[in-house]
Amino acid sequence: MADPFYITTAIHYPNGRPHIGHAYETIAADVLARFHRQAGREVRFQTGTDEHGLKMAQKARELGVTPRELADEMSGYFRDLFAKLNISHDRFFRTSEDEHHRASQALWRAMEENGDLYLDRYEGWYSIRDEAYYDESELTEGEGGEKVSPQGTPVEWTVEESWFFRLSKYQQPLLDFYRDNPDFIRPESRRNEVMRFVEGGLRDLSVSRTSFDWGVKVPGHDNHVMYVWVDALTNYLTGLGFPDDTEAMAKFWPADLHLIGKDIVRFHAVYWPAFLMSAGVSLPKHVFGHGFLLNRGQKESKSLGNTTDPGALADRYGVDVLRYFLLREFSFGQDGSYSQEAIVSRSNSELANSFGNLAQRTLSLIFKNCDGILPPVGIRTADDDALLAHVGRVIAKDMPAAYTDLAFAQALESWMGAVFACNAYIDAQAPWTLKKTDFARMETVLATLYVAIAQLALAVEPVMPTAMDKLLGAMGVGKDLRTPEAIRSDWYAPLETSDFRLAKPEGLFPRLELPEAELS
Ligand code: ME8
Repeated sequence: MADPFYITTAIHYPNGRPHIGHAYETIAADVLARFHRQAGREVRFQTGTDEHGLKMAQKARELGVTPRELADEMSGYFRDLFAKLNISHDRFFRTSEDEHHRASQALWRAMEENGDLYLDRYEGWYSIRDEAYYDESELTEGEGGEKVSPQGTPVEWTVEESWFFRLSKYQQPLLDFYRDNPDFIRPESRRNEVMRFVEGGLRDLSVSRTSFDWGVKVPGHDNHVMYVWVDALTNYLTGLGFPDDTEAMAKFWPADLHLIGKDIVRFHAVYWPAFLMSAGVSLPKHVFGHGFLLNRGQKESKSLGNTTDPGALADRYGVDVLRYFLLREFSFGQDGSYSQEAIVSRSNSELANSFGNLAQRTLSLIFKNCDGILPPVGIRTADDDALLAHVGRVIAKDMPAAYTDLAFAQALESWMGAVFACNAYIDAQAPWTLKKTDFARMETVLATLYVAIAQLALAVEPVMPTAMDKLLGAMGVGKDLRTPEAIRSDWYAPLETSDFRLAKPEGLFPRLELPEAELS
């Protein structure tokens, strides 16, 4: 059995409804989870909501509800969205769950026992929107001349009694760790940012608050709640049953990958490893900070109120189309600008016209000319071998390497390259003409395409699970054949001689049109 694989997304703030960035990150994680499951690994995939903190407390006050009521309602929207987007998480985590309080307190105690927590007074700049403290030197001037954080959010001068974590003590251990684990932080640009930040010196971190009580209580000091990031990061452990010595901890920790956005890399690549070192818990293997999605070039955020409902996009264009588009269109580590025109045009050119049409043409020819009976393979030509070699290379080498590297756009580009090769082959071979001139050759051509299409469908199933499951099912490719090895084995001959009959093929991807309101 291959190694287990533990992947997490960030846990999302449920102070508003989910936006496209939440969908983007969770879909990417889902594709990886499905890809590794397909390869035979035992996968644990966790996502959820980050329900504590001042931001939640303030939002609830603004709406005249309790933070818990706000969290219950909003967390439900995230859960519903993930169900709609076909996210295959094993655990939807909520930080307001009791067991999470217990786990966060256990981590706290371990850090305290190690001498890394002390009580003092905090005076400094805090951004509620980022739930982050900033150094004076990091602040810039906003449009109205006010001080803003590096993320452009407002900061407030805050003074209160607070517990501190001895982050300064971990400067060198962190630098040593980055040096020894060069692919801990990815992409490279984020790693460089983090290294520069840590090399610049680390100040001890304020890790508790007394001005509100919506959070995890500091053990032995009930008037303090933990800084929201301390408990938020601990979710990755709680989900495995920490602090008890559970089977899940033994199997899945350290996490293989924390998949997060670029704005929260510092928390995952500096604070989190320092907390874990202090508590004597081993460190996660990789942190990947993906880029941000911009709506026609503009940042979408709950706080700015220009969000698109990703569920509505999925309803309008189809879940698989949205999943494909998001991973195909942008380079994963970089920002990308999306629009509904881009979704429609990508889907029409690549899914409807290229792959959909290839499958439809091939299966229809078999349905009509061979009465749905899979045609036998006669003498293979060099063209047939070249096509199968191209597809074989893409599904066995290029795509797995790109998925493993989180280079989704590259994986799908090589997939599209193979689809183009199949379309060029069908046009050159012209089975519709061979039908009259050389029936046996037509059979071989269609059989060759049948194998190529099934292989390409399986390779892209992590991205478009519903459509590919439907296609493979219609093609008689059973669940037992849906592994990278089995689909490359000789399954066609047994299927061809079985009593399987192809039913009239149904279109996979309809041609999309842009709604009137979106036409500019
Ligand atoms: O940061 N494009 O929660 P969050 C792509 N609770 N990704 C985006 C995005 C965009 N426009 N906007 C946000 C938090 N994200 C914390 C995390 S983890 C222990 C605690 C990403 O709801 C963002 O980078 O603000 C983050 O990874 C995730 O969405 C949740 O953001």
